[in-house]
Amino acid sequence: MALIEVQVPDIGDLDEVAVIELMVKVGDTVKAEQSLITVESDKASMEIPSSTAGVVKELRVALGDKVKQGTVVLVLEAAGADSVPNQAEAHVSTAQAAPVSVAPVAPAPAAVAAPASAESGPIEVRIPDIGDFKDVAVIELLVKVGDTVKVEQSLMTVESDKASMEIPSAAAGVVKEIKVKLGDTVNIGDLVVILEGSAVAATAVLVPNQAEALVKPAGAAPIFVATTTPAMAAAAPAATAVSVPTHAPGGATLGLPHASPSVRKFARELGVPLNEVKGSGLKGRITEADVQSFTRSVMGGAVQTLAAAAQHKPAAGGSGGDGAALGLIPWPKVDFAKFGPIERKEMSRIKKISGANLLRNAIMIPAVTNHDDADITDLEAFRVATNLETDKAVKSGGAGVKVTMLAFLIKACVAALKKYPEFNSSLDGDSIIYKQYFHIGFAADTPNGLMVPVIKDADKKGIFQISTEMGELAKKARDGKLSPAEMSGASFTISSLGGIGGRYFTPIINAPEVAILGVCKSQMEPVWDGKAFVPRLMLPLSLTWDHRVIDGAAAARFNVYLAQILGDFRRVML
Ligand code: CAO
Repeated sequence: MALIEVQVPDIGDLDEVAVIELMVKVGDTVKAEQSLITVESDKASMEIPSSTAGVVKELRVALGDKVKQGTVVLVLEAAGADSVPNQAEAHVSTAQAAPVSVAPVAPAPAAVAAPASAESGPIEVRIPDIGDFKDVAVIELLVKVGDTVKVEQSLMTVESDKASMEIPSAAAGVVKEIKVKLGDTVNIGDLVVILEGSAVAATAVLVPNQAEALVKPAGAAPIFVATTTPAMAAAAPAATAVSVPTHAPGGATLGLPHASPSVRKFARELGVPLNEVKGSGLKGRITEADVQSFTRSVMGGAVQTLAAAAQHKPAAGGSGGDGAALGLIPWPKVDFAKFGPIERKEMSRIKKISGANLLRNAIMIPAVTNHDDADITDLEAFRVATNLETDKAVKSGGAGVKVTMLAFLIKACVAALKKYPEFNSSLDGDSIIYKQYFHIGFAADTPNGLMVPVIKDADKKGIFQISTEMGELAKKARDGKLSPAEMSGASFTISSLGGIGGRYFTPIINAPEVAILGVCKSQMEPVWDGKAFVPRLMLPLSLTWDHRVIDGAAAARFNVYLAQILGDFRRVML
């Protein structure tokens, strides 16, 4: 079997591009034309395809590596290489020998048609030679009517399934008309923009078969990035050149989410707003798995797109509304910089979405919070003893799981919810839905923001199983890997700040639930036992409840009962 080195083909004037995605691994069988890696410059990203089919034997590049024409990407054992050695060799040697092709020597139709008058007047900007690409989609318009554009300034971004690129203006002028809209597909020579030109612009225009003019319109220096079509991988550079400016002084920036063309295409097909997807790849790059997981979260109702959040936002606005619709006085506008140095930062996507939800819940639910304390001295002693036993078992080679107070709290809450079913309900118009299942959500603090995974059927599970599941779910939450199913269906939520500190707080109900328990850090306190003050470990509880469904007396009873259970856990069995 012949081993074939697959090299980076002609990438035009780009000296070095960064490897931003590895799409295959050792052992993978790849087809001819299959994308192997994605590389990126500041204006274009492109996938490098395999020129031949085979099995990946060795990867020669890593994420973040800088590569250029001729860099060996990987070594393939060519499928059927024995039978077609010459063809395989041809690929290798051609790639090695291929010179960098800067100018698109193929006959180029007009990139920009000459205006009637060279002094001023309308200039038709057309799609330049984009190599072998056909029907590329316009995915971003970077200018609007009335904008003044400079030579080389990017006008729009187009994208195929293998490369995305910005279309620069070869002329300066004012945008009079934009002939394409988002989603349109374009081809070489298509009219995209009409500019009101200037004298400079007139010298920048191209006419058919003046490919050289495209290389240096008005003294500017676009470069021609060879694309990644199979033809190109087999070294047919002249036919596959794409015009991409090295930089666009004063021009629009790319502004696209960090993702490869195929991922962007995938997101478009699903209607996923890529700028709302958090990337897990190198330098936050968005992968196909990220798009899938975002889609699952939206479908499962765990997250909302910003558009949906804005649509459902209460009149007062998500986090930035001025409350005018509620008849409130305007939100104070202050020039903070007047008082000292400041830094402005956009809120994260999760904060924006959860902000809108919290605002709705805070405004719409007549919520009351009851505070109480539970004596967990004995329970804590039991928990510590249990964990010591587990430690011993683990040290002698056995298995075991560490339990925290939260697992006991979940179990205790289930008992209280069974006794006071209105806390395990939801409002539906004029009806109250009493749930006969006990799915308990717990707030988890993650680098991405607050997430609420759910322990399903907590009534049917023991403390060890709950602890195990909690550990797994909390880890998934921190890794951003919770599935929508794992975050939905809660009938009651616990928010524990016990590992951090504090005394009491007023948690906001997670609608459509009707109550939430907040828990803070337990501490030793002197408690009067009728004869003397004795040191007891007291756990602060804060129960917020929806007054439309629950009465104050029921809330007080719920807390008292919960504290009783935590005080003597045997009561769970009663
Ligand atoms: N009192 C005293 N100590 C407590 C305690 C309490 N109520 N609850 C937990 N602890 C201790 C644990 O025993 C553990 O101590 P050791 O390491 O010595 O054993 C330590 O605090 C850390 O516990 P933990 O936080 O890792 O575990 P947990 O089961 O209590 O909580 C989780 C898990 C995921 C809920 C928690 O890590 C978390 O994210 N909490 C924040 C939730 C939050 O942000 N709520 C606010 C929502 S409203 O904006």
